[in-house]
Amino acid sequence: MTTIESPTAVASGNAATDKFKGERFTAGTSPERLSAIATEALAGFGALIRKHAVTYDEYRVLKQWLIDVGEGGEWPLLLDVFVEHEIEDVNSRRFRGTKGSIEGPYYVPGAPELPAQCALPMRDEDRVHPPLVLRGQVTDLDGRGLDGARIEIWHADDEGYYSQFAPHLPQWNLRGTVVADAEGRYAITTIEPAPYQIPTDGPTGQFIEAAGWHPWRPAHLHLRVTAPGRQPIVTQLYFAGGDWLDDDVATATKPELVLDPQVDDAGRKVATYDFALDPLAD
Ligand code: MBD
Ligand code: FE
Repeated sequence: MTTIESPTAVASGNAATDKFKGERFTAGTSPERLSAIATEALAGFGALIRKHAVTYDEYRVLKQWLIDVGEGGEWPLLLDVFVEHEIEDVNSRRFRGTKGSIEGPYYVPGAPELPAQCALPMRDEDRVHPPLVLRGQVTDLDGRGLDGARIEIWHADDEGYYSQFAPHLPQWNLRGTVVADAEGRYAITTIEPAPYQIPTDGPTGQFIEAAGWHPWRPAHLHLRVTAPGRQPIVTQLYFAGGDWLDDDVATATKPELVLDPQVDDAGRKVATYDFALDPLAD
């Protein structure tokens, strides 16, 4: 992994790119399918170039910008923000359990295991933000608790940094693999996340600003939930009434994924969420 010296877009972009490149993927796409998709993609570009009479200057700027996206390591960021939600939607249509959402560029597998009732590792300076308890149960589609469930959770700190993508954070800060109990129950204490601004100092941010868009995502928790014999889900949870909930730059919110935490007797915010996992396809 690239050594990250400062929490900049190019640093987190390069870390995300290195992490992704660590694996080589294959898709088994037939030549006919590849040809059909590529033909339509090129025809789509052709149509919009003609419709908007795109100029040579614009074409050159596009080329330059695409090179910058690669050199800044921002392909994972750019694609996950603007494209992944369509991929997720198409590929989750057949499932009936809890809705998925995009993974984004900052998932890291192998976070240390934590017991069913746990607190995520955090720094003292993270603790000044209000504690949040996320609790619930991992079940099958009939609401029966599942043995052997695991909840991987990761989220940004209040400054919008994810551990392993910013140099000043401990390796597993605000990350964990929570081992649910034999009924699939869990209770995770963390801090309430803040709205998240995608990096603005790289080519993705430049483009967003040039287009007059905004770089914000609503406050969110990322989760990957698994259980033996069940379809794993990657999803996100959001907060009722939060900023950007209806205007996520990544188009990744769903009404079923919004928490409404309540204050308990100890003054903590507590949200309950049950995850229903589909059976593995045979
Ligand atoms: C994120 O934290 C995120 O969740 C997505 C989808 C893209 C960039 C940063
Ligand atoms: Fe995120």
